Amino acid sequence: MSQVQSVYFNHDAGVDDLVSLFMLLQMENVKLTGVSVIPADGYLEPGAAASRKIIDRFGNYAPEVARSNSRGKNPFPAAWRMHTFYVDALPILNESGTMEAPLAELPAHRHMIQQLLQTEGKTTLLFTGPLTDLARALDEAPEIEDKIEKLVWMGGGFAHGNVDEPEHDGSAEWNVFWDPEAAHRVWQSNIVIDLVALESTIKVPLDLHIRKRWSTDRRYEGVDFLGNCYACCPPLVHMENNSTYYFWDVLTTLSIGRPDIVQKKVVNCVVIPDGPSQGRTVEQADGRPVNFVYDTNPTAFFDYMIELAKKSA
Ligand code: AGV
Ligand code: CA
Repeated sequence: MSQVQSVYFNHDAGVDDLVSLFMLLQMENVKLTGVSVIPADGYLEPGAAASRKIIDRFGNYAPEVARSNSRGKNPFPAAWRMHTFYVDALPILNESGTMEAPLAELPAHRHMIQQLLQTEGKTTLLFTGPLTDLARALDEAPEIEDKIEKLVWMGGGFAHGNVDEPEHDGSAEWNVFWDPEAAHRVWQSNIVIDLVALESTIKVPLDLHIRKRWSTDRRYEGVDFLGNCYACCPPLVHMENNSTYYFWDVLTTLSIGRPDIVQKKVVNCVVIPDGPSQGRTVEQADGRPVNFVYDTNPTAFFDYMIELAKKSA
């Protein structure tokens, strides 16, 4: 049994962000010191509510949930953001009719500063949305850098992007594009960064095979929950950017509990902060180093996801 790591989780209320929270609560080698929600690829109030309900239903301890007051530069499509409402409305999260997990009073970035400073030892930061709250925290309290074990982030892409918007060339990944300056700011820090980029997830798409596995095991409440969450994401196959889902955030999250499911190598890179390629991550010899996930073991990944979901039963 590996040692228990302190993890602070900042997410942006998408389906795979909320599933990631469910997964973290099942990991015996992780202790969540806080959760915060930023309204990027989702909405704030249902994002905080769904987080608290997931903690109530599936957690055996109750980290505080903080709400971000950060705003991005390039908004996500509203159709994607609606997913937060669907998850928050699932019957399994509303059976008790109450919300017990504590809501923090501080805004997300200050809550993260407080939790980092008051937690013994170093904390791993897990971000599955834009880096705005981390950039603001570093500006307000640069001393937190010493309390951060590393940042594990879903963001970027060196081979291609997934943004399909006017006035942009398509080369950026959405979590960078929402606030390119924030990513650029974090790149100037000395924090160790584990980067799960778009190409890191190509071996773990949301396909009919995994949906079938969830259906087969739906007698387990946690596995049924996975299937219901991802039912928000329609399995269309001819509109890559709009409908082909990968386990972007879940792979990022599971790489904390089980580092052996991913392979990493050092890549030097920069973030383009503005212009038509804003949010693009580019490999560059004199750029800052990140530990880029270049390969995964899909069988181990899918088995671990289902194993964690079954534990919650
Ligand atoms: O770019 C991937 C990020 C991940 O953090 N998000 C979804 C994951 O939570 C944005 C995104 C890209 N394509 C999407 C996204 C889509 N088709 N629907 C919803 N969100
Ligand atoms: Ca996300």
